[in-house]
Amino acid sequence: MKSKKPTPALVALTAAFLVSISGYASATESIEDPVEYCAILVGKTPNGAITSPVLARACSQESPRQALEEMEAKAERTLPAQVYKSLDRVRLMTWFEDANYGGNTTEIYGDDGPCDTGGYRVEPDWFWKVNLTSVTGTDACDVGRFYTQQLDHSETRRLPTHLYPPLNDNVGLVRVWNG
Ligand SMILES: [Ca+2]
Repeated sequence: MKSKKPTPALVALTAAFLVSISGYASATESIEDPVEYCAILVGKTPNGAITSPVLARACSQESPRQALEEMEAKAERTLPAQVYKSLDRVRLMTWFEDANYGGNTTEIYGDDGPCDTGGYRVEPDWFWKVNLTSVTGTDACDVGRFYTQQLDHSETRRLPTHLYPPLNDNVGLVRVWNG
């Protein structure tokens, strides 16, 4: 059987394929740090404690919904059955890495009922202490008080809000409540 010479159409197709491959490679190289969506569940603040304990945490590079579902699954696996069944889960706020509610995000859920005038106190983890720049709330959780890492400066803001120096990328504690 004689070997066939590639037809012009095949050559064009192959060239197009190579172009698209190289285009794809350069596109992925430019995305060094894909956006990550996380969800954390915080519990009731114990008497005398400053912040609410983190009960479960999960992250996803797909969607906030997947992060939430994995957080729920983790809570179900790790929390005592009575505690898990009693959870009255409600979204408190969402943290964003960048201005204009962009970049990495973490949704914060509370298991101690909806945001009332007492609200919740949440300590950001190491990443958010040095990256938090904008915050959205909910209908119920509509006011936040933000403290610097040194806890020597704080500002109360209606949500959603942007953080400006000295609070931008420098947050040690967040309180949210219904105002
Ligand atoms: Ca930031």
